[in-house]
Formats: sequence, C-alpha cells, structure tokens
Amino acid sequence: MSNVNRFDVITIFPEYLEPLKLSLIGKAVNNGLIEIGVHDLRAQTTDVHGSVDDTPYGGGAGMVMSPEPWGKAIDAVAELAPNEIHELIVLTPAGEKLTQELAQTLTKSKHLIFACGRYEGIDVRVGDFYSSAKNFKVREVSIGDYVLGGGEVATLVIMEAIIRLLPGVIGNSASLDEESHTLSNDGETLVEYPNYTKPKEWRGLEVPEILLSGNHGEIAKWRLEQALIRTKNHPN
Ligand code: 6GU
Repeated sequence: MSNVNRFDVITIFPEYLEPLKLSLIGKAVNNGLIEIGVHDLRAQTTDVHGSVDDTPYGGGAGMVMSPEPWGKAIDAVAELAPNEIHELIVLTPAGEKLTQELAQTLTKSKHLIFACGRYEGIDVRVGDFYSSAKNFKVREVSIGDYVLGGGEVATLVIMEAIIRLLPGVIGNSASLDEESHTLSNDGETLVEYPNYTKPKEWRGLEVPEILLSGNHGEIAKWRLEQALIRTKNHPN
C-alpha cells in the first residue's frame, strides 16, 4: 500500500497556490513522490463573465458559490485518478479543525481534492451530492477559529502538514517522531523541547550544561521535563 500520490486544488485564484512549487513540496513533486494539479474554477463556467457566485436564497449578505461550476470541476479532477476513492476536502471555517492527527489520517488517501470556497462559501448541495456519490468521501475542514477570505491559504497549510509526513519527503524521518504534537507522554500530546545549536554561548546566553554532557539518558529525561513544562504553559 502506498500513500497519497495525487492532490488537486480547485480555486478561482490559481496563483495563490504558487508556493506549492517551493521547498519541500516542490521537491516532492520534482522527485515524483506526489502529483499536484491546480485548476481554475472559472474554466468550468459557461457565461461570458465567468460567474461563479450568486445571491443567497432566503436573502442575507454576501454571495454564495454556484454548484454547477463546482460539480463540473470536481467531476473533471476525479477523472485524473480514475480508480481511487476521492477525498473531497471542502475548506470552510465551519469545518472539522485540522490537527496533527487529521494530517496523519489524510496521508492515507490516494487522491485528495481541495475545494477552495470564497465569499460566503459553496452551495451546500455540492458537499451533499458527493457525500452520497460512490468513490467519494467528503470532509469539511477548517484550520482554526478565525475567518480567512477563502480556502486557498488553508489548503497550503493542510497540504504542507500532510506532505511532510509522506515517506521520502523529509530526509531524516526520525525528526518527525520528536516534534511538537507528535511527542507523547502516556497518550498526552506534548509540544517540543527547546533546541540549541552552536555557538555554546550567544549574546551572553548559554546552552544548558546537560546538553553538552554526552549523557543520552539524562538528556532524554531533561528534554521530557522541558516538553512537559512547555506543554503546561502552552496558551491552548
Ligand atoms: Cl478552511 N476557510 C476560511 N475561509 N476561513 C478559515 C478556514 C477556512 N479555516 C479557518 N478559517
């Protein structure tokens, strides 16, 4: 069984996803570990203005994204991974909150489709339709309790959280086991212990003596204590 291999993003601002070409994710694409497609929702519109939204039934402020361009765009990207289960991630501040555990779960999906809503969101029937469609799984996901202008930045966050966990993406995969929200103390998730590198003294600040001792047992104990203190003082 292999991990995720395809990500498709549907948006009215494809340029927002340009950072996917950089750094760790860009390298993972160049090395053939993953495939990424970014698709302009407006390519699926039929009127001269390329309209993707309309006024809400029942009245109220703002605009709602129309279902038809979304349906066409999602059907088209599903064809790019024809024999897979398509996990449709609908970005919305009302969704399930992204956690390290959810990122880990999403590494198991072979095909992830990110639907980046703007305005007051996407007509809810889009999610409803694909929820009952064969070969689709739908999740509404949020990255935190604040409101963004659209799902594009949230997509970058979620994709980075997933892709760095995939085998081969990070050279030293042991570093994944020691980072914040992964370290565990009897089932409790901890934030990471403090890290130091050379020089031994910087602007009058010293590296803790224990880290220079070479005593791996004592160092591990100190790091766990520090992680526990930091976790306790963590604002969330
Ligand atoms: Cl996924 N979308 C928007 N528009 N705002 C958000 C969000 C998503 N997650 C947190 N805030």
